[in-house]
Amino acid sequence: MLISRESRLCTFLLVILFGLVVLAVALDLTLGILLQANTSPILSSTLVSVPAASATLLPQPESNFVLRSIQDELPRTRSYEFTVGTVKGAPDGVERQMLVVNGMYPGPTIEANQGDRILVTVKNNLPNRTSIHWHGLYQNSTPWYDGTMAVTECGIPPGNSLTYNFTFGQFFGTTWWQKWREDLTAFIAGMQYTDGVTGAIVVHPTRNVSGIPSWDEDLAVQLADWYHTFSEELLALYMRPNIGIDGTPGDEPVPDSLTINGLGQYGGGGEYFNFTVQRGKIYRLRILNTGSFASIKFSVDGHPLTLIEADSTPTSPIVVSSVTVAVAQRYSVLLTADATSNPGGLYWMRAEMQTDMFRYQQPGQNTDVRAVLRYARTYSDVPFRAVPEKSSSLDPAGLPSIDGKTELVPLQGGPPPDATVAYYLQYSFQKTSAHQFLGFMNKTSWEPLQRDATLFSVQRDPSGSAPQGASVKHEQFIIAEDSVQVVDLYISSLDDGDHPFHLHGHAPWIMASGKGRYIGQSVSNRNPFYRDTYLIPAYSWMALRFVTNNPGLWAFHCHIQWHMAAGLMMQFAVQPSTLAKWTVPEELLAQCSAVS
Ligand SMILES: [Cu+2]
Repeated sequence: MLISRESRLCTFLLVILFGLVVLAVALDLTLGILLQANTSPILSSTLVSVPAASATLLPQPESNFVLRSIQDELPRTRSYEFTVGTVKGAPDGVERQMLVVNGMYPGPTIEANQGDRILVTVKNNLPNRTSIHWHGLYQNSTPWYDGTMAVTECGIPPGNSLTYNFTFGQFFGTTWWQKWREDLTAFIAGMQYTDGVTGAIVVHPTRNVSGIPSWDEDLAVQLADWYHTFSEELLALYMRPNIGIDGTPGDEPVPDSLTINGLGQYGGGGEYFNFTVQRGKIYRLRILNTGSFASIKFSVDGHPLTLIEADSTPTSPIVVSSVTVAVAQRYSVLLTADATSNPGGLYWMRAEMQTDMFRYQQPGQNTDVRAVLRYARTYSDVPFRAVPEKSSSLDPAGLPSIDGKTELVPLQGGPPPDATVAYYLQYSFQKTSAHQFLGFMNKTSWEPLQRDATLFSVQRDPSGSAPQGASVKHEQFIIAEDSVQVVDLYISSLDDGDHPFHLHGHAPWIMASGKGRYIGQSVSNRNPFYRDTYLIPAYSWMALRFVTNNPGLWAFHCHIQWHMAAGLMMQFAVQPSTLAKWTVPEELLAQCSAVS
């Protein structure tokens, strides 16, 4: 067959064209991948180090939750050794790598009396710098032991130790400790206790608080949302430019389950935390949300609960059916062991994860995790592993339910002093030029200082680093007050989510709150509640009042781990000139210049 010259030329051109198309597609793909690799943290996930673990999680002694009665002991020094390391564990039946203290999740409970001195030597066996923050404590005259890395210390280098040394002073009540870290591989930062480095702190008052009914025994109940994926991997997904974790930037990683005192259930596996009560006795349950994102509703089948404390502030007692605890908040309730409704004396303690903040479905998620309250003696023949046969009503009928938005009445209240100075804050999440969603307070998204702490920079240069009033330098938004002032903070949320905010070193009065922005609404001064963690609802404002009588550098931030990592944080420099005269322990300064 003869093929014309024209058609041969035509075939030749078609082959060339096809080749060019193939080459172009290949180039485009390659370029696409390369470009993506340059902009997407997830593709640099080799940077995300999940430390290898050889040890496994240790079983918890009941004594870590059922507290001893030490209240009548004389003031003394209590010493603790904390080793932060990596283990394999399966709190809800699903095994993963965890970061824990002393091989335990939750870590050791610190129980002490007001006036005691606490020495905690923290050994860092992790590959990154770390620190431990003691939530809610005032650290009066020891602000450098607050444990906020890049704010009050440079972090304990890998393999090194630091002894935190403080007294409880004015503080008593229920609180917790948690790991705080900055990420040195990227500009993202956070506390990252999400992988398991948390524990309870219980401080008994020197004198009994009048107006609170008496009780027989204390139980710490630590509630926490739980992820099956290591937090740094989740953080890298959350921060992915343009797509975030689920295609929508800013959508927070959704937990898989939750734990009660380190135990939960998932997909038919896991275990129940058990607590045995003596009929007729009264128990103080100290309920803590030591989780990262979700609020958790807690109740006990067949038992009304008498609320007596919120974030270490004694409350006028009220009988409630449940408490919904936002991240970092705590509530104490009294439970009388007098229920008779369930045969066998077994009752569910329920922890229900609140899902309203979740922006996508997490397959297999368990939002209903339980523990067992069992009556002793009368029912001693009930096997220890037995669980309640039937589910009685969740909430005792007709009783109120408490959540982060409930207005509470302090037991020892009264009008606070009049404000002498006011600051206006607003926060929102905004897309940056790098196509990430970051949290901004006024116009600043916090980035941690590297190998420095704002406390030290203010000490070096009290007026330059933190001039009077509000200033921004190196992504540090700092409000400085050099004398004792009564500060009003008017905070407007321009975001569609609820945010549990926390001010270190203080328990501000919650003067007022309302929907929308703050535009001069009136603020009453009668008997406001005061606490260290306050839930600011979506598109709302809140007025907080506090006195600048505690010199230090105090972080003010949202306690949701993902938001903290996205920069939703600022600081208060309280009395920088006074701070400049104080001597920071040498070992804290040495951390900053340490090689590792
Ligand atoms: Cu938040």
